[in-house]
Order: sequence, then C-alpha cells, then structure tokens
Amino acid sequence: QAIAVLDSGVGGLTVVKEVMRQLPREKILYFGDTARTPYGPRDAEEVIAFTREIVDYLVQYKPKMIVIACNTATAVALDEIRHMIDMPIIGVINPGARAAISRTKTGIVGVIGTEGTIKSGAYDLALKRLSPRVKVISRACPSFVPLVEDGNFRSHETFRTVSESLFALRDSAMDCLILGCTHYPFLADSISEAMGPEVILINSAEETAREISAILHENNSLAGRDEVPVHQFFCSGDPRKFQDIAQAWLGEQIRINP
Ligand code: DGN
Repeated sequence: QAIAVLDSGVGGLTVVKEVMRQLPREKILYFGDTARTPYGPRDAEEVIAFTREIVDYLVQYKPKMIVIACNTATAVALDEIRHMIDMPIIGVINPGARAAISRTKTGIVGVIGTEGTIKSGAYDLALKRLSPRVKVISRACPSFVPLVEDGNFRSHETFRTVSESLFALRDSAMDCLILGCTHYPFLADSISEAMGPEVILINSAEETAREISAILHENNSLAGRDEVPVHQFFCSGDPRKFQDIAQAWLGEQIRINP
C-alpha cells in the first residue's frame, strides 16, 4: 500500500523528496495536475472540485493515506474531503504553521503563497491557533508557480521576479518566512537571497513528512524493513516536462504512468 500525494503540478514533489528521505521504505503514488495548474487564481469551488476528482482517482489504488501536498487545495478543500473518505488524510498548512511557531523568536512570521491560499486566511488561523499573539505578514506571489512549472528555477529573470515580489517584505521584523506553497522550495535560493540571511525559510515538507510518519506509526502501517518501494507518478499534462523536473529535483530516475 502506498502513500498517495497530490498537487496542482510539480510542487508536491518537495514533500515527496522529504518523505523519501525520512521514510525510505514507503511507496509513493503521486498525482500532479499539470494540465490545470496553477490552482492559485481559481475560485474555491473549482479547486475543491479538482481536488475531489484527484482524491477519488487515487482512492482506487487503495493507498494507506492521502497527503494534499498543495497549500491552495489544503486551504479550501481539506476539511470537506476529510469527511468524504475513510482513510487518514492530511494537508500541509498545519505542519508549516507548527514549524514556524517553533522557530520564531520575534513572534513575527511571514507567509507567502498563492492568491487562493493567502485570501483564505488559513495560515493566519493556523498560526494564531498555535500562538494567539503571533503577528502574521502575508503576501501572494502569483508569478512564482509558473516559473517552477516551466523548470525556470535559477535564471536571472527568476531572481528578478522573486526579489521584486518580496521587496515589500524586506525590513519587516519577521524572522521566519513560511513557504506557503509547495512549489516555492524550488525557488529557495532566490527567496533566501532576496530576504537576507537573518530570515529562516520554513519549508513545510519536513514537518509534513514527520506527521505522515507519526500517523503510520500510530496505525501500525509503516512499510516493512525489507521493502524496496517502486514509486508511481501520474500527471495530467506533458509527461516529459514533468519527468525532467521530477528527476532533477528528486535526483533519481522515475517512471511516469500513462
Ligand atoms: N503547490 C500549490 C500550493 O502549495 O499552493 C500551488 C500551486 C498552484 O497551482 N498555484
């Protein structure tokens, strides 16, 4: 049985990489909705419908749990879908919020994400639930996801776009910046350079993988010690493009299912 992971495109691979690192025996089943990316500018109903569709598809493979590795979909669809299915399902927002609260010293936390995620207010809620006095500074960065989906991680143009988008966040007293979109770790070098060395970037993948591990442990469903997983990847758009980005990011050959 696999851990099913989904995203609007290649962003969820940042979570996959961390799951592979922390839980190397676990088999992963991944779905990237690259034909319909980005989800960020879409309205909530549409994101909910797409997410339900992908979850229904993945459930046919009888995974042991589902991970919505997309902040935009977590923000609007997780609660609804949780009630529809009969297996553990988690998103990426609570893990990211937890990681930020545990690291901030100034109590001022930045959040960047898609328009959908920022508009939902889901991070404000999750952060304030953990620490009511935290100050949250949020900003939507709609230009980032298309750069990542195009495999454009390190060009001069990427750095310029990233630093222009983050300019307004410089000089705030934040000491942690949540990468509130699973695509953003691909741009971490540029984001870090734009924000300066005093700002810690919070990538929710690490904490999400820890939560997955805790759930599997609790359910006694961790993979056996001798298992050598064969992961499966699906995408709704151009498989070649997906495969190139995935292999570069994961550092291994992957098989794309038709
Ligand atoms: N990776 C998705 C997220 O974390 O919000 C976003 C992608 C998008 O489609 N804009």
